[in-house]
Amino acid sequence: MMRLLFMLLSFALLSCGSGGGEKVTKSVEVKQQPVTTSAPVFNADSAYLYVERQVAFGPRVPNSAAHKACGDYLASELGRFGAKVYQQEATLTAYDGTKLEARNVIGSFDPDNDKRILLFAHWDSRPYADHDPDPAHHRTPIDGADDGASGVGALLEIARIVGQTAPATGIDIIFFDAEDYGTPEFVDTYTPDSWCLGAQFWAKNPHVPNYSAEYGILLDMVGGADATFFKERQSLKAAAPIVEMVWGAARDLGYGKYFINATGGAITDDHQYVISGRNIPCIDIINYDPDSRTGFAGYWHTRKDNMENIDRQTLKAVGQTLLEVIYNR
Ligand code: AHN
Ligand code: ZN
Repeated sequence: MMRLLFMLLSFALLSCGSGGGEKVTKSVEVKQQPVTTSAPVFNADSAYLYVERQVAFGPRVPNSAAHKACGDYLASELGRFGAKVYQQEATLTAYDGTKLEARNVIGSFDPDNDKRILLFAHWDSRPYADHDPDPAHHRTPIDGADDGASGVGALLEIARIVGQTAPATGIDIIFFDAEDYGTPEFVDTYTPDSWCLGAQFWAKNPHVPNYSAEYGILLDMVGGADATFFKERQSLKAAAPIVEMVWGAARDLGYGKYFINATGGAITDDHQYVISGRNIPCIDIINYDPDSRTGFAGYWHTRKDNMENIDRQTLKAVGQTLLEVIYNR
């Protein structure tokens, strides 16, 4: 939203020439360049600490003590920032029949506002490093610093800011559970819909009856150094104007090296179920590498998905872009 500012400046000019004493008042109208009100500043150090804090619990694999402790932490942080907090618990069935004690953690700001934006990320971490170069570690849980914690860390920083300075729109932040318990590479059984279990549950059982939002934005793997966010295909299909608006905001802020003006692959992710289940147009901001075998960074689903890959500059590019969208577009 552009605002033109017209400033009427009055100058009281006092002449000081000889034989003066005469007072002259001059009025000038100054038309400024069009300006956008600047969005609040996204603090990348703060976001980095939120990522680090999650990783410090250990892998957030459902049914583990680290998972429980981190879930409590996320709910407590959202509450501290002034959100109305919902904790949605469910027992979900994994690809191998394991019952997962899952919890979606939800924070609503300005809950009575009819105009809403939904921001989401998954907070669980993968139980398997099934893409690790060492097969002996394919069943080792991962830190998930990027895959999981980065999106949540960026959203916690946004929650802190939204709690301080209310935007015109209501904001819902959902941390989905059990996104990353999908069928591992080392089993050959095919289980449809084994990923994104928390989002699938929420889409059928929203925290508020008939919940809707103008649009949704998913953050997935938004902390890696030199990340590249391509326009993901399902996002373009369901929400092309939102993709263009977000990529445009990023470009205007100087983050075009992260937000690539090109189409990437179609990715099965939490946004898919929010689109299909709730009919909300959603986009996925996800680090995508068109030249890699998996489509993702080399450390994806390996033991190397740890804090060493987390770069404040990437968190800043994503977080500041989101604030621009929330406050100005
Ligand atoms: C699949 O691997 C099918 N989709 C990627 C979703 C994902 C996993 N995002 C993070 N981890
Ligand atoms: Zn993953």
